[in-house]
Amino acid sequence: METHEFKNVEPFGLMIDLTTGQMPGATNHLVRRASDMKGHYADAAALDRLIAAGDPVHYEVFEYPVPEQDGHLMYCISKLLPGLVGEEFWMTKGHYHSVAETAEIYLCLQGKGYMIMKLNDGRCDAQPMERGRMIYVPPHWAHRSINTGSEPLVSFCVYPAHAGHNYGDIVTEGFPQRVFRRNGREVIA
Ligand code: S6P
Ligand code: ZN
Repeated sequence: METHEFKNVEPFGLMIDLTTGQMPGATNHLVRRASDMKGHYADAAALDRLIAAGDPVHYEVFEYPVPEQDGHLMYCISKLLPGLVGEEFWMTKGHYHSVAETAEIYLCLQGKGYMIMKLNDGRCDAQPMERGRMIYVPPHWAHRSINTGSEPLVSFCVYPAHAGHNYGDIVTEGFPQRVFRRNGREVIA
């Protein structure tokens, strides 16, 4: 019979640079480039041009992981670089949590933008992100961050360690709202 053994860790602490998000000792480093974002932007041709022009890093996630089990809290730094694909601001793919009944807290440390959230009944919400602003992503809400500024959008994220990522309908359906720069202005459409 399979047994479920809870893994614990010793108490620990670490320093986090509260502006850059730098977290020395982070052992997991996820990098997503423009080429990882196919299917996500309104202007696919503009994304192809960006990929051909050097395929820049779009965003990075730094983690110092704990066991991915109910009871632990996973935490990470998410760093989304500034840029445009056509008229659309750079963004993360966005995801639901695999264990849907799990929430997440984002504390923005640097930059500005939005957290776009959607529920599968069609509801959508755009919460502004700026240094010092906390965003609560409730259970069941898919979430994507969007950088509308000129510096990296850096957040400290905390969520149940067993939550997992479910990219589900994000590539096919996207989010009901996108954020563009048109005539020098930010437009949510
Ligand atoms: C995890 C949390 C973040 C994102 C990261 C990348 O639950 O929400 O760490 O994973 O911002 O976004 P994505 O949508 O590519 O996983
Ligand atoms: Zn999440």
